[in-house]
Amino acid sequence: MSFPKNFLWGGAVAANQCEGAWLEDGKAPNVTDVMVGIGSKDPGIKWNKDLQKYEMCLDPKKVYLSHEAIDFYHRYEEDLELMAGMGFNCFRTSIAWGRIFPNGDEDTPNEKGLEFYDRLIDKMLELHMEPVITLSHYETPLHLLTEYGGWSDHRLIDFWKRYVTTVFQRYKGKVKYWLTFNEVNNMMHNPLVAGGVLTLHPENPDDPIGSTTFEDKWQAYYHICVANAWTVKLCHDIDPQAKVGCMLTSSSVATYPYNCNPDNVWGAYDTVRMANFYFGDAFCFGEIPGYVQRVWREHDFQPIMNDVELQLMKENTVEFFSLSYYRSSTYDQDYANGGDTGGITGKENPYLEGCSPKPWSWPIDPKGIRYILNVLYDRYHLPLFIVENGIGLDETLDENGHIDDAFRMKYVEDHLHYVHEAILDGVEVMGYLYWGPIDVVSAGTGEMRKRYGFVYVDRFNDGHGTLERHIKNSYYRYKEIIESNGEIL
Ligand code: BGP
Repeated sequence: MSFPKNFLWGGAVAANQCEGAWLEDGKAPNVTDVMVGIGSKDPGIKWNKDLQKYEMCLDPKKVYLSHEAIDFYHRYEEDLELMAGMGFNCFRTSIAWGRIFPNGDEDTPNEKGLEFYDRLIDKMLELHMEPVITLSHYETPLHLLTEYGGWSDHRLIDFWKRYVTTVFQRYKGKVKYWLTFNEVNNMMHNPLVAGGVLTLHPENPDDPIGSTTFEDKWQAYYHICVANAWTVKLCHDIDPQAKVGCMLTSSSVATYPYNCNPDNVWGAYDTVRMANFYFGDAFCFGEIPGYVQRVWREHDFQPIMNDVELQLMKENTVEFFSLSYYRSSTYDQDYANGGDTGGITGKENPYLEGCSPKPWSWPIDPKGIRYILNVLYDRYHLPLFIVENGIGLDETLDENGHIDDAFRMKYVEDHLHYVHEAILDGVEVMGYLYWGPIDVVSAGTGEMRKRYGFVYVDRFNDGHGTLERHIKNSYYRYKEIIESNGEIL
């Protein structure tokens, strides 16, 4: 099996999960800095009755691992060299918005923050790794949420424009691939983190996540769609060689009807639209889809929109579609479940071979990646970029300081096999970036214990650890795959 020439091979991380240095060099907190995992019920803010507003409130009993994370902020050179050692020709990370505009609403950027990304991006280029930069990976400055309610406020569009203009000007000619909002399609169930939206005067201030209103979420949706269009426009005006893509979690595209009951077939399809396409259609077609407008009508709600912005959306659609894929799920109208670890969603699929180990139990479905790549390509006819795929395992070093993670490599190889099938099907796939090529803090649970890396980091859930890096066995196998452009698979 051989992958296309110039295929982008590498890995992906996010600033908030690896950098640490959460208040260093002028940075202020972002939303993920105050939560222990985005699945947490405690959002790290509390209602101040006197002031009638939310304020940051950290729990002294909790360990906020992301504050130090794996200290990538100070160790990025060593880490990037390890990545280059696997032959990566591409590396994805995010710029933490709050390093550049700490509160999000300042007039001038924080030079120290820019200097860090100067060094980081230059190092990637020196190592011949194409930088792929996410502009916001769950990193809305906290101040924008507590002062403005986040993206439901139209002013966020101007703050965002200032931020992206600053980084486009600074990294012009250096960064070719920009991604807008990481997995923003999770915003309906995860409004604070994925959507960057918070209702400022909630009915129940003790539950800021649950109290974010329907109206605020959908107003924020519209503003994010406009901001996405501005990003495309500004990028082209400033650096015509660079390309802008959206980034949507696309595991949800593999929501299978549990059986051929037409209600389940429809329910599965509708789930896919309202979990994924509702943003994809807006970003790729430049239109608010009819099924979204139906939801608004049924709730007797109309967001404030204007024709100039709607036209801007139409004229500035994304040039590629980037995605994460981890697992599939099923839809059965008579069955509902949930789970803090994001484990099996829907009824267990009897045709799948297994799950990632407990407590996470994410179903493993390599054929699903072929399916979603085809569905997305048939719909959008845009190049697809897999910017996250991987498996989290609870691992410890053996007495010789090694980790045999053959299970991880089977996961990767099985998925790559079906990526290749999709390419044979005619799907244009730009590249494959493994999620978390070095252990980072888990986004969902805030743990170190859920490790994805080809490189192990000595750090634990209770916050202790030397932060030393150790190469796992998978490191060598991934290197061989890249070296052979997939031919050894
Ligand atoms: C995606 C996020 C990543 C990442 C990954 C794995 O949703 O974009 O930030 O962490 O999932 O999830 P987790 O860390 O919860 O295992």
